[in-house]
Amino acid sequence: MVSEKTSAVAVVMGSDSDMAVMQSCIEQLHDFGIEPIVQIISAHRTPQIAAEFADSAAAKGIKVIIAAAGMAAHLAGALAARTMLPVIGVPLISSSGLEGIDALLSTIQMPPGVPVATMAIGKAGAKNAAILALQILALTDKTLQEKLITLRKTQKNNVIKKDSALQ
Ligand code: RP5
Repeated sequence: MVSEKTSAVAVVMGSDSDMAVMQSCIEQLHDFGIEPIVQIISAHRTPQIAAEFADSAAAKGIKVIIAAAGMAAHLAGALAARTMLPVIGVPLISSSGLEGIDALLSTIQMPPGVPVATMAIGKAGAKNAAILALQILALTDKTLQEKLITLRKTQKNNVIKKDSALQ
């Protein structure tokens, strides 16, 4: 079912088996004060709900969609085909034995005209999807801009600290 809730960010994933990895995406958004809409919607198992979700997303106030899936990961592309909102795809590792390469290629190889901003496979991609969504929202939100600058500074200082500890 398409949720009636609203948020600037929606995090959609193909299966509940994707949740453990996508938790880092959701947590990153929470750290920035964003409570995303979170839904399990499958391009293959619930194609009608995927279509309804994409068709109604912009009118509900969603500004960025993050779509994560494993195997033949068509979720991000299927949503992107039906909305003008930016769609960020996260390819996930599943039980297919292909270590997420199947999902990466399925997500990234969109035909010209219908882009999906594809992240790295797995947990890094999940976190970066949240950060990219925040960067998009920060174009018109000064508070988010400042928080993103702080995040970069923290990351930089952490690396410097680790290097200092080695010296
Ligand atoms: C994809 O198939 C899902 O995104 C998941 O990564 C993979 C396997 O799904 P389950 O069989 O675990 O539900 O659609």
